[in-house]
Amino acid sequence: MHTLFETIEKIALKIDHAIKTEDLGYCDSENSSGEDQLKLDVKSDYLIEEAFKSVPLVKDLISEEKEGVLHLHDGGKYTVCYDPLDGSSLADVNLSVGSIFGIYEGEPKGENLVASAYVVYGPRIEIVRVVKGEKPKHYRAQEGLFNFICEISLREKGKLNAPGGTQQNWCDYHKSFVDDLFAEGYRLRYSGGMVPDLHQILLKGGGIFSYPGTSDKPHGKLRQLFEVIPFAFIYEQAGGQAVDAKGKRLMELVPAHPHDTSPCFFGSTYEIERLKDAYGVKS
Ligand code: AHM
Ligand code: MG
Repeated sequence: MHTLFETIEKIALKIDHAIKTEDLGYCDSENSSGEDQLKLDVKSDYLIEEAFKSVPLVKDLISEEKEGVLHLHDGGKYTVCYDPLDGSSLADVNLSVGSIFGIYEGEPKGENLVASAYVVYGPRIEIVRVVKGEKPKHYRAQEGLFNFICEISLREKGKLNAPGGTQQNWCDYHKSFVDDLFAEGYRLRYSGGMVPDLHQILLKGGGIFSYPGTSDKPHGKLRQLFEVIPFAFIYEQAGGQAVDAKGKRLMELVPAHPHDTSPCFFGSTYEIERLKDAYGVKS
């Protein structure tokens, strides 16, 4: 696992350089989810593929920017599922973006995730990574080296509310849930990039990030293998919870297709229990 995390550090430095120096415009292509691809999406995907090509432990790659599975090494043990540059449409307004990695052993599904990591490209480059049974670890880059900052633990209850999706298309009980949190004193913190938004909640001690099913996107927007499951793992290991609209753990998801999405809710225990009440799925 150390080799994989070291590779992610090298990738992070290269992608950060690309963000700071390359063209921020669009290509003429779409990805598998039908979204226009930015030149930076394609470049980040290329940098990640090139880096893992020289890591024999990696059997397959599954990317948000590729249609199917890319086979790398016959003797490999892990499938790395990744979103090369999440929130890339925010790069042209100079907001933070990120890369997300889920490392699976065996068939890629929630219960086979063994490690995950994400990179935040903000004023500094930061990485949070976790393996089974441990607290997530937070690193910050300084002169090309990643220094350990701290282990991450969520409090029982936080103060931040990051509600995703088009509000016009929320169902009534979701709208009431969000409104009730604000009425209780929660503060809005939502940039539109799941990596910095979830990172902020983790580092500020708690709160909730939601991306529900909506009338235009009943299965949500965020992709299970490289967005939802890797963050669910980090939130659970930090002492929080991560569930779908039925209150089921996101770590139990079994995608039928690499680009399947799911409604998703990540947070501290108090907020997720409130969500289950609001959705009528309290166990
Ligand atoms: P992307 O992978 O195409 O960048 O999309 C994922 C991003 C998330 O970072 C963010 O939470 C979400 O899309 C925001 O979506 P919306 O613009 O619909 O609110
Ligand atoms: Mg994404």
